[in-house]
Amino acid sequence: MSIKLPQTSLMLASTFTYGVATAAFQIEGANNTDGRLESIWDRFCKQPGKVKNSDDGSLACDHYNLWQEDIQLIQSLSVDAYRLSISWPRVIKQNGTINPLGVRFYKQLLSALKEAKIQTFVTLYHWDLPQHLEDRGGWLNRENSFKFREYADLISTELADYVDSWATFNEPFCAAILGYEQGIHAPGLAEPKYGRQAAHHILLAHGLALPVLRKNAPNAQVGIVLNMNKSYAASEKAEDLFAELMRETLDNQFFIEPLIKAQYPQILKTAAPEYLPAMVLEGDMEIISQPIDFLGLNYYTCNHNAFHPTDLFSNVKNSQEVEYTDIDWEVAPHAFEELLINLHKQYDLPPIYITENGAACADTLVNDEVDDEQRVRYLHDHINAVNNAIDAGVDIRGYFAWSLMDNFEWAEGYSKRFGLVYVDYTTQKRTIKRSGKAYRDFLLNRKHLSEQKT
Ligand code: IFM
Repeated sequence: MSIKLPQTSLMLASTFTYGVATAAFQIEGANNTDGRLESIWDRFCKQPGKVKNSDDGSLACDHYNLWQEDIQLIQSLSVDAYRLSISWPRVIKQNGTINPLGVRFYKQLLSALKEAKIQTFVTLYHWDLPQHLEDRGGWLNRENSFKFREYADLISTELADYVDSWATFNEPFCAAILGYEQGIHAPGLAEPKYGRQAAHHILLAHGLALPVLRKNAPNAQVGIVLNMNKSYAASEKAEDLFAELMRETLDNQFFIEPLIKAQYPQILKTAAPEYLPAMVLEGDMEIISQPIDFLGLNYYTCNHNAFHPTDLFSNVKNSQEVEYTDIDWEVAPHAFEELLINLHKQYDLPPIYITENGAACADTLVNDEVDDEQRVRYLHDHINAVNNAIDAGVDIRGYFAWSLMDNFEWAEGYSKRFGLVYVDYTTQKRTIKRSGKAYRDFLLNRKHLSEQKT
C-alpha cells in the first residue's frame, strides 16, 4: 500500500503545501528550563486521574534539546512546511515582558528551518495557557483576551522574519469546551456557561490579535485553526436528526459562524440558550469576524448522534461495521469530503489549509521498523478525500499530517501514538515508520512529476 493521487490532481502541483505538524507542550519537554513558567497543562497533569498513567510534559520528546536532529528528520520526509506552536509560558515572563532565553529557542529553530527551505506555519496558542493567567480566571476573564494580544504583539515582533504563516489559536473548541465545559482537558472546569464564555473570549482574543499580527508581519498570512468532525444522525427519526443538528451546531457552527458571519448560531437562542455566551459586548462580533487569509481545518473522524431525553444529543457508535483507530475514532474519509464540501456551500470561505489529519495506531517497533499499515491507508484515503473536495470546487491549499512524531496526547498521555515517526520515550530514539516513508515517497514522486512538467 502506498499513498497515491490521480495523475491529474491539483494536489500534485508544487504550489500545494505539504507538511507535518506538532505542538509545543506535546513535544518540547524542558518545562522548567530557561525561565519557562508553569502552564495549565503542567498543573492539570499533577491532578490525580486527569491524565492516563499520570504522564506529563516534563520530558515529552525532549525536542527543546533535540531540535536540530528533529529538523533533519523533517527534511528527510521531503515536506514543504512544518507547523509548530509557540509556548506562551516559555516566551513571556510573569511581568509581561519577553523572556529572551525562551525566544532564543524559537529563533534558532525557525531560522534553521528557513535555512533548510522549510516553510514555517506557527500557531500562537495550542492550549498551554500560563498558569498565572488561569489563576486570574483563564479564558473566563475577558482581560486575558487582551493579554493574548500583548503576547501576540511581542512575539510576532521578535519572530516576524522567520514565519510564513501565523495562526492565532489551535482548536478553540478543545481549549474552551474540553477545558471549561467538559473538564477533560486543562484547566478541568465543567459547565456549559463556562465553556461558551471561554470560547467567546478565545475568539475575541483571536480578533484582537489580527491587526497586531498584520502590522508586525505584513508578508505573512494570518488565520486561525478550527477542528471539525462530521456529525451524523443515528437514524432517520426526527429526534435523531435534531440530535445531529445540535451536535453540528455546538461543535462546528458555534466556532465558524462568528468568524465568518459575525454571529453565534441563531438556532441556539430558542433551542439551547444556555449554550450562548452570557457576556458579549458591543463590537465584539465585528472584532471576531475580521477577514482572515486562511482557515486551518483539523479533521480526524465523524460522530453519530441519537436523541437524549435530558441532553441535546447522545454520542452513539455507528450502527454499521466500520473501522476504528487505536483511540476509538471511526475512520471516515467520506465524511471529510462531505464536511469540506458542505462548508464550501455554507460559507464564503478564505483558502483552507488542512492543518491536521492523522491516525492513532498501536504501533510497535520490531527489528527497528514500524509497520503501521493502517496509518498508510488512512493517509491515502484522507488525502484523496481532500482531492475530491478540491475537484468539487473547495479552495484547499495545503495538507499537514498529524503528527511529525509520537508525542504527549493530552488526557491520553503517551498511550496513543499519532506520529509518522516512532519515539522511544526511554532512549528518545526516533524511527521513521512505514507511514513516514510512504508520505516521503509520495512527496518525492510529486516533486519528480512536477519537474518533468517544467
Ligand atoms: O494531538 C492532538 C492535537 O494537539 C490537536 N488536534 C488533535 C490531535 C489528536 O488528538
